[in-house]
Amino acid sequence: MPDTPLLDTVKFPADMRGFDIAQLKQLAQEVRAETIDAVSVTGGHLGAGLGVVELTTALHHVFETPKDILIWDVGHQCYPHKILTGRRDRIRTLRQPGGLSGFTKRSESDYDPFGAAHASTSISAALGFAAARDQRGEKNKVVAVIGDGSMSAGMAYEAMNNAAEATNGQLMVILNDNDMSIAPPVGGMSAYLAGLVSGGAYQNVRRLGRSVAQHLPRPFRNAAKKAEEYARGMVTGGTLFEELGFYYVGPIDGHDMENLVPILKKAAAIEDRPVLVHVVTQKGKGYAPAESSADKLHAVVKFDVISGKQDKSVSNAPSYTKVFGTELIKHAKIDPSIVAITAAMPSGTGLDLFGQAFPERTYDVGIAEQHAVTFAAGLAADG
Ligand SMILES: Cc1ncc(C[n+]2csc(CCOP(=O)(O)OP(=O)(O)O)c2C)c(N)n1
Repeated sequence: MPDTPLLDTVKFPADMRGFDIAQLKQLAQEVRAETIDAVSVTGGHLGAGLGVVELTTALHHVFETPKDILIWDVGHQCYPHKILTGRRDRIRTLRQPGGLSGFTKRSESDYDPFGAAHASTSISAALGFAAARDQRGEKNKVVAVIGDGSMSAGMAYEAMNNAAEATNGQLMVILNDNDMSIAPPVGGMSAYLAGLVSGGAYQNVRRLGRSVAQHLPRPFRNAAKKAEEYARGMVTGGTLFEELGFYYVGPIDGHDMENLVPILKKAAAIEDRPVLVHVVTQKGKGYAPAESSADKLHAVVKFDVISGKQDKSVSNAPSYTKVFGTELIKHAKIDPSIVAITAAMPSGTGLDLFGQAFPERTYDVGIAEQHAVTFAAGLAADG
């Protein structure tokens, strides 16, 4: 078991609201060690959780969960969140019979306001919570955390398109951009985000706002808000998110607590329009075997913490996915009209094999099943 002197004093987020930045940094490290140790026993989703350890710690410090609503997209990255929200004593029961769920679950905790497992639902759900809050005349904050992979689904855009009309109060979307889905991300949106990151290079919005203000004419110099707007405009230009009515902040380094906490606080104070905070993180962060593996240890079975070696039992039976993939290849060799479509799941469907054999006849459409089906229908309609 890892040494966790500070984490041992935190059962619920209220216990860490008074922490300073140094303590939050240490707490995050201890949560990371605890996550690795727990998953080494239970197996489960590892890489995504490790990437959001600092973000999880910062969010529960800045927001008054569970009164403030925190919704994790998919929910596969929520193990650090469970450790900090009263479930640490059961964290080594993750995904075991009678144990904790591997995803967020309403019946499990007040800190899980919305259940998930399917991707790309978080912005719609958060908007629902925001509208319900407005209807009741309350003031609690609502935050959705969504990955760049999950941002490839139409529903995320349907929700953003509706946001400014469905609420006139606070709504924060955190785009957790680790430039990974399960496989490398695909599509125009992924390229767009990469452009924002390389153009903006981890800006500290406050520092940037200040330095730009020094170069502005005097009437602007005192108007901090104007200066910051100007700074943001210079960094990113008009973004797609701005066009959709969101105030865009970022891109910021999601592992740098010193930036993360003040920027989240500042962004949380925006109450008159939805805000999108673009946070750059590294999937598998802080655990060398995860950082260096091709899929950043997205999902694992039991493993040895020191070596990272997984306890994979060797089976002589072929997997369903392998049978499917090889059989499809066999048919495709005879029938040139066969193509394959996957929704961000090449290895999970056996179509990674098909993609190696027929790269030109394989389509990864992103996490976009609805599109995949109608795209297939279009292909079929034309033979
Ligand atoms: C509708 C749907 N399709 C596919 C999946 C399988 N799936 C689970 S996590 C994931 C990748 C998510 O990527 P991202 O949102 O970037 O999160 P990350 O794991 O990188 O943190 C996929 C494709 C799913 N959960 N839901």
